[in-house]
Amino acid sequence: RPRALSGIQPTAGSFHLGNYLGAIRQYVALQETHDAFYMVVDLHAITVPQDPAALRANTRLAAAQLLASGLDPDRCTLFIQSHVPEHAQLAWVMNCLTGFGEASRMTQFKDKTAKQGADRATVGLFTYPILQVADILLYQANHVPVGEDQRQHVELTRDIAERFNGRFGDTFTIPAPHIVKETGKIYDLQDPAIKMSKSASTPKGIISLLDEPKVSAKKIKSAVTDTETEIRYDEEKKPGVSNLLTIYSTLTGTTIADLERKYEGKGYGALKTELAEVLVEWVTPFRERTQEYLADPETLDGILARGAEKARAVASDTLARAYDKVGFLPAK
Ligand code: AQP
Repeated sequence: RPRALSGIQPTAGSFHLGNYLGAIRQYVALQETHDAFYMVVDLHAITVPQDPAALRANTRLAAAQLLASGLDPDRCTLFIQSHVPEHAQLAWVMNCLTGFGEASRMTQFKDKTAKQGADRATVGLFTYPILQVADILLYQANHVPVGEDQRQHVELTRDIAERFNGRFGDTFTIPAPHIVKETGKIYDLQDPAIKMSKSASTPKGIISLLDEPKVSAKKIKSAVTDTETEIRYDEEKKPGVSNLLTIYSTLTGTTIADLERKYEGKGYGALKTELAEVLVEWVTPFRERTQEYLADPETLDGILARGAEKARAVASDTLARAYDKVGFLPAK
């Protein structure tokens, strides 16, 4: 079986619909075809300041949401990044193989620091793509299910893996991004020119999966569309409507063409009302399942402990090989 690896940050508390449609749905699908490793990336979370108690609670909450989304601990390995110290250890080696200029070209860092200025950012935020390189390579992952915004980081991972293999001999599998074209970028409901993101300027544009369903329904109903009336998929001319069609299509398994037919001659109001219903039907059991996992922390922690053990078995083997290749004297 090919390997898959991906990670998700615990920082916002609730995942948003972009996280689910862009990434988590693919995690669930790939556990059927891949030897899949998924982690809550708490090391990445501290690249920006975190309240310790909130981080701890949100880490459990993230794991509960992944399980509620359909990850099955018998079919995949689910763990917390900091439970596997090899991530930080391999990251150092990868830091020493990455050019400063190369790291400086990462657009996410530029975007994230555009407002506050790069000097106010931590070095951790700057080097986080390199930690991601280590995350992926430790598991010899073939495929990395992510949203479009992460493509550049997977490309960086491929470059560094090739560099390491070229310099020290074949060690790492070269990974490929697994990005689903239709859902790789879900857009903000208030500004369909930008991606739905936890750091959006207004919460009205983001569907947080753990919000009261009626709050989410309201956000769908007040999504920005355009001044026409026709319900048609056209990313360029009708980005708002197209985004709603993508969400609708993915949550129901109906093709966009069928939706266009269904809503022929009907107004945006009908589309939004029915999509709001679809969403409420999906998030209601999701929220319940998340609460069930949270209500039983012993079971949840047991799943995470088993996951960390399985992950460490693979990660420690890869780290030992990498350490040996770079010339570190083995500890006796
Ligand atoms: N809008 C999106 N559409 C599709 N996929 C998305 N992802 C995020 N936003 C969208 C994917 O979700 C996965 C987990 O993301 P993350 O928790 O690592 O954090 P992120 O990319 O930093 O998420 P945000 O909300 O977009 O946060 P900020 O505002 O900090 O940038 C990833 O696979 C990501 O691609």
